[in-house]
Amino acid sequence: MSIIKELYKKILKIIKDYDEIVIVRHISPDPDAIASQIALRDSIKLTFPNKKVYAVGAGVHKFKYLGSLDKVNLSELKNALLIVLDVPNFARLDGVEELEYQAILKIDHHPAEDIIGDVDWTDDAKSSTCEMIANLIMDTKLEMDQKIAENLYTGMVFDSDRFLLQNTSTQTFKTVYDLLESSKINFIPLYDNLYERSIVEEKFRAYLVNNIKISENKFGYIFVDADVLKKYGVESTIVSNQVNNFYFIKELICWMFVVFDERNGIYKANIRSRGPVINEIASKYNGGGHKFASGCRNEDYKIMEKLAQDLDDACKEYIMKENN
Ligand SMILES: [Mn+2]
Repeated sequence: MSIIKELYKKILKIIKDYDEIVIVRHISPDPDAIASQIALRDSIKLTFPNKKVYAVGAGVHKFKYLGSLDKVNLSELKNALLIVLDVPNFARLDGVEELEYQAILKIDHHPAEDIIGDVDWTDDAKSSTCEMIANLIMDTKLEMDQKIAENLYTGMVFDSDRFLLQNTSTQTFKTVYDLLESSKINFIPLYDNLYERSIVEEKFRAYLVNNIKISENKFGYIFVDADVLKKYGVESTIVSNQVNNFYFIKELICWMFVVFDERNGIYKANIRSRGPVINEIASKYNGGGHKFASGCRNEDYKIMEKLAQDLDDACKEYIMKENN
């Protein structure tokens, strides 16, 4: 049996072994995190109607179209399987502090960190967790319906940035083909959910374009303080939504946006690169993520400045190597 088939078998077995299942993903979730979580929950419930399956974590209003999350008293569950999706470390799990789980099933496309699943499918070559869940459902007896297929497609499109990013592979396209072919979903209207935006957001994007500082090493940096957010009438989360809009700007190979999140009293950095690998640099500052898409949080702005300096140095090194 192939390695992947063996893994699917183990995944199905551990799901079958538990009647209570809690599915968790990372804090500050994106559509891949929430869509994979809701799709897997719905598929398990469809396949095994007697199981209690909960998708937990803080809801995000703008992703409501993906479906709703579950409110459940986790301290009452005594024999639960914890399924971890789209996150490699315990520190970024959203909303399972109260749960005493019996085992972990992990499915993720971030480089491995401290969470090791009893059954573990970690593949950082995959473009999204939704791609992995789509493979799992289509290649096993787990069931799919229209809504599940729509969610999986949405997550795949989002995390690969419309199949523009590095981890998009022929496998990704095969998965998309199989998913669309078998589910017959109408996928064009789904783009409204992902890409419709207000003119206020566009005006804020113009602010970022006008104020980003670009070094001679093609490193872009901008810090957005609470006053700017107020002036434009936007939430701090909008900054991370904008970071993908800066791909393919000729003068940038790496860029970092920092915003001060007043509610939590913390600075949040979002970093993208189409040059140097950045997750190892971010991890030196307690951040992390993918090779070319990372983030970091810190209470101290000075840490952000140091991180920016490190990234600028990495760009310099990258350009020197390219020119040799
Ligand atoms: Mn993801």
